[in-house]
Amino acid sequence: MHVRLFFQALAAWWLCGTLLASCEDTKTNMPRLRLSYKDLLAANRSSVFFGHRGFLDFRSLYLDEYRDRLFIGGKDALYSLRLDQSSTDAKEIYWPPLPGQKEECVRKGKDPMTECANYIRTLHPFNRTHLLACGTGAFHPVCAFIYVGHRGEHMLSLDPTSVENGRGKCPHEPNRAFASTFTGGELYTGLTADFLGRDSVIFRSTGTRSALRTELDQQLLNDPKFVAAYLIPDNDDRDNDKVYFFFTEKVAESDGKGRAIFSRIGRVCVNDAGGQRVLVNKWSTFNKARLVCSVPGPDGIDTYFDDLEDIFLLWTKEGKSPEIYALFSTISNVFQGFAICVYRMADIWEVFNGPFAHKDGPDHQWAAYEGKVPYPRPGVCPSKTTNQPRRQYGTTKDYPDEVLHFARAHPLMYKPVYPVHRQPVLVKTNLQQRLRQIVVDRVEAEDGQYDVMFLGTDAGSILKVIALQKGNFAAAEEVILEELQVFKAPTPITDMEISVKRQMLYVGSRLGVAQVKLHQCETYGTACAECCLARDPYCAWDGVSCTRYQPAGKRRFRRQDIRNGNPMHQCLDQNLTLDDFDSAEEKLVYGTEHNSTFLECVPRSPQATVQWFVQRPQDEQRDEVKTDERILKTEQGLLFRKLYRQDAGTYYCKTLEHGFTQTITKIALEVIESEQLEHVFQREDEPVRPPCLVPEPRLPHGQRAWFKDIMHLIGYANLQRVEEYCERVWCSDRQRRKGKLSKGKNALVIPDTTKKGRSKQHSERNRMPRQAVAT
Ligand SMILES: *[C@@H]1O[C@H](CO)[C@@H](O)[C@H](O)[C@H]1NC(C)=O
Ligand SMILES: *[C@@H]1O[C@H](CO)[C@@H](O)[C@H](O)[C@H]1NC(C)=O
Ligand SMILES: *[C@@H]1O[C@H](CO)[C@@H](O)[C@H](O)[C@H]1NC(C)=O
Ligand SMILES: CC(=O)N[C@H]1CO[C@H](CO)[C@@H](O)[C@@H]1O
Repeated sequence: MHVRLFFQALAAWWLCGTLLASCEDTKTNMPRLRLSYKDLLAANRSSVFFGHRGFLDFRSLYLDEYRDRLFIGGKDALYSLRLDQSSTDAKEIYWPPLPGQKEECVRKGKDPMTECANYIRTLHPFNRTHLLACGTGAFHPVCAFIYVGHRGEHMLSLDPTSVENGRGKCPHEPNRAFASTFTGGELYTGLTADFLGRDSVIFRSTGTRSALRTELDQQLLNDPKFVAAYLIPDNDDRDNDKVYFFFTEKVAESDGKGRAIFSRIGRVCVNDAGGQRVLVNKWSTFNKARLVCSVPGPDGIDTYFDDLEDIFLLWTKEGKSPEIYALFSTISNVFQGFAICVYRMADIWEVFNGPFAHKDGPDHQWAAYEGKVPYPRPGVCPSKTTNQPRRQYGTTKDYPDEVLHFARAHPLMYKPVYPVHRQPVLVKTNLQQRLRQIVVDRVEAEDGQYDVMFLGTDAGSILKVIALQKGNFAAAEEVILEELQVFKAPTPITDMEISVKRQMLYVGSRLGVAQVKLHQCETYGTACAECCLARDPYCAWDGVSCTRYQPAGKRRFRRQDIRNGNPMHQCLDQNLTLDDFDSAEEKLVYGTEHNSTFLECVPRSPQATVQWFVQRPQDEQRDEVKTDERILKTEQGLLFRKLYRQDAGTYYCKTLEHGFTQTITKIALEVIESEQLEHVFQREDEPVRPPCLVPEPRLPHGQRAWFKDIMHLIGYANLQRVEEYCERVWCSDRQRRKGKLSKGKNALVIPDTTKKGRSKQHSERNRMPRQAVAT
């Protein structure tokens, strides 16, 4: 039991008191299993690479499944890791800005610490031996070829003769949103390409053809934030290949005054060569459409999620178009929400084949263009279809000026792209964290396929979520299977890649890059019911333990119930009850009479209900603990606001979830009677002085009283813990040094009864939610 729990217990208790209604609701936002940073490391579920200098300042990632390598771009450095080995043999290229660039960057008013370095922002496979890498070069973008060796070799070196200006290929800024894709020897980028960050452009370069760009025009791109870029072929005809850009941009509100953000999908033909007289070296096939992700409201007013955060393409079968998973947010003063929508290429093609948006003038409304559209239709790539003997349009340079003028004036499609079922597969509101990244894995389970979503938050964690569609138009039921605290500190996750082959996730934040296993079935527990309750499509009960479900396996006893998570159906012949009161390990807790005390019990699943039983020394049987004014059941355990002598006894914390019961904690509570305690104090030469209290920690006024309350609540039996907590959180350096000096004495005064149970409690503590830690 420690202070942090107290804060949480009290906060939850207070919240429940004041906001009775909301306590139930928060449960659906809770993951069934929460694993802390330490838990993940201890279980070998994850490992983190921090670079050779302890802080990576990570910017880019390239997962190379062909070579089994992971390439990582950071600040002034680029790394290569072998996926089949530990990260200790990582190779590094030190790649600072060109001579003089750092100084110039500082002279131009940029921050020497956070801007004037070479942040490696793109890594693309160039050919069989080289990568193309680009960095910000202290606001002077640079690109170079990186020799990485053939498959099986572990080489890494920068070819100094290949270093060239990276303008248009990499942003100047270390953090500005940016998207790129490399295909057919050419680099497609969506970025702002100048020092001042005003030249928003979709750019193609690097190949043998002359570079192509969008014109500088707000009608084409209006202050865009680029999120992703991908080549998505229409069909087997390579002439129809298109590169899609996903971005947000500003639009004028319909009243003409306000400005809003819309999400867009834009595209260009890979074989676009620009125009001959019009649109020379400019895209002649650029079109864009709105991506809508909204929830119908009861009053007919939809809630729109307009700010695109991330895109994931789920390629299912060879030759088939991908499904597009998009993560959106809407953040205002009153409401913060996230939604995930799924789009099909067929719907996207239909919108691009549909009417163009047209406006007669700046004060007019958008309407569908109803006049005659010139041939070849703008946005159509030159191909066999356009290159007929009678109408020879073999390249966009052959397109009539009329077509190019029309294309130039009508970049926007009239109809928006709607998601599958016209609604999100997942909506999250009032989350503790913001969602930043999405990766999806389609998993074969006993009763069908499930799309498992991994969502990267801004708090260094990942949520593993499934959405269960119950019929086409009903809202999906969502299950947060796990919350994985991948980074110790709450840092935004900026990049995520999945390796289905390795069943791994690669997760980047400023701090470093983590490698995380997609699943670890044994974590759910040792009983069939626990495995079943987990509802994890990756896992099933094989008759002995909870293990990875292999659809091809011929094993008969594979039990899963993802839809309902009901062990009654699946595990009837197994023990539904780990009911044996004595199975849990016993912990000893001391409380002081008349003071408060707390018995910790956090079920692994927040969806479980908790029951407390007590067996008093003189009693034969166990009784359920009666809660009242004095004894409160909180989400983190049992709180005695005032402890009586007769409270002493053995306490059992049992959980119940879908008919599955289990004793998870057994605590022997001993009550130190007040006379006893006085006796202890009198024996000592010095009065007890809580190390942090004298001098009192410098807390803001309101918190000081709070601190005293906490001390009072905890009772002195746990001073050791308080001291640890103080040292970490409250004590200034000077006080800490003082605390150290007097530590020896205090340790004598306060018997440390907790040492034995500490390591176990440690991992339990880390399963706790973070939010309630007082600041
Ligand atoms: C984690 O991996 C290390 C080395 O690969 C191994 O020594 C250790 O036993 C593993 N720990 C667990 C809990 O599997
Ligand atoms: C890959 O490209 C680099 C840079 O242009 C070149 O030096 C190298 O020879 C190429 N390698 C192969 C295998 O084509
Ligand atoms: C059920 O529990 C009992 C006692 O706890 C144990 O003896 C028995 O082996 C268990 N059965 C199964 C199938 O696990
Ligand atoms: C030993 C101990 O914790 N005693 C405290 C119990 O609570 C009373 C107030 O209710 C304090 O005065 C004691 O110091």
